[in-house]
Amino acid sequence: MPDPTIVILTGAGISAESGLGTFRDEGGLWARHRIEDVATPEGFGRDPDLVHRFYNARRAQAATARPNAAHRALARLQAALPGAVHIVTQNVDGLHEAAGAREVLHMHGRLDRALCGACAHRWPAPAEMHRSDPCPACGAAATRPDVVWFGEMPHGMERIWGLLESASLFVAIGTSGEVYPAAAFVEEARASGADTLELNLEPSSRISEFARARFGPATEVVPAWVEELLAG
Ligand code: BJW
Repeated sequence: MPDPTIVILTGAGISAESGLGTFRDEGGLWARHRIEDVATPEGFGRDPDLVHRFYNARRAQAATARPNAAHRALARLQAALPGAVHIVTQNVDGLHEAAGAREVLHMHGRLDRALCGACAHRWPAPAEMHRSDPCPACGAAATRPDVVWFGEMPHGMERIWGLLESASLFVAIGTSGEVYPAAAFVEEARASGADTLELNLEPSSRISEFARARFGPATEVVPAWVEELLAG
C-alpha cells in the first residue's frame, strides 16, 4: 500500500471552542463588521486605522486563547504518522502550533506577523500595530497585518495543490466552504482519487462533495476521529 498523505483543512470552527469567533455563524465577525471595510485591500486603503483596530483586537484575543482538544488531537496525529499529515489552515491564530503541530500552512496569513505594503518585508507583529509604524527594512509607513484579504492571493497555493494531488485522504474541519480557493479543495482531492471527510458542527455548503461526514463540536468529533484512525 502506498504511504498515506492526509491533508487536513481547518477553518474558524476548530478554534471556536478556544473562544475565538467564527466569521459567518450567528453573531460571528461578519455580523458585526463589514467585510468590505476590514477584509479587503480597498478597505485598508480607505481607513487603515479602522482595520488596524480590528486586527489589534483580534491579535489580543488570540494571544490569550489556548489550543483545544481538536488542535491537540491533530498534533498527536501528525506526530504519530511522521511526514504523512499536512495541516493547511485558513485561521490566522497560532493554535495549531501552540498544540504542537509542525509546518502548518497558513494560507490566509497570521495575526502575529506584520507585512510592509511597500517592500513586502515580513516581521513579527507587535501586540499593537499602527499605520505610522515604519517598516524595519525600508522605513516606509505602510505596515499592515500579514493576512490575506479578499482579492489577494492566498499563501502557499502551489504547495497546497501539489499536496491535494497526492492526497489519499482529505479532511475539512470547521469551515463553511464559502471562501475560495479553500472551498474547492475537496473537489481537487476527489479528482485525485482521495477519500474525503467533513467534520463540522453542521453541514457546510460543500457537504455534497464529501464522501463522509461527522457532525458535532470539533473538541468531540476530531479527537474521536483521530483515535479511530490511529487504532487502525
Ligand atoms: C464549528 C464549531 C465547532 C462553528 N466545531 N465546527 C465568485 C465566485 C468564486 C470565488 C470568488 C467570487 N468572487 C470572489 C471570489 C474569490 C474570493 C471568494 O471566495 N469570495 C467568496 C465570498 C465568494 N476569494 C478570494 O478573494 C481569495 N483569494 C483568491 O481567490 O485569490 C485568487 C485571485 C486573486 C486575485 C485575483 C484573481 C484571483 C482570498 C480569500 C481571503 C479570505 N480572507 C478571510 C480573512 C483572513 C484574515 C482574517 O482572519 O481576518 O479569511 S475572510 C474569512 O473567511 C477568513 C477565513 O479564513 C475564511 C473562511 O472562513 P471559515 O474558516 O470557513 O469560517 P466560517 O465562519 O465561514 O465558518 C465556520 C464553520 O465552523 C461553520 O461551518 C460552522 O458550522 C463551523 N463551526 N463552531 C466545529 N465548535
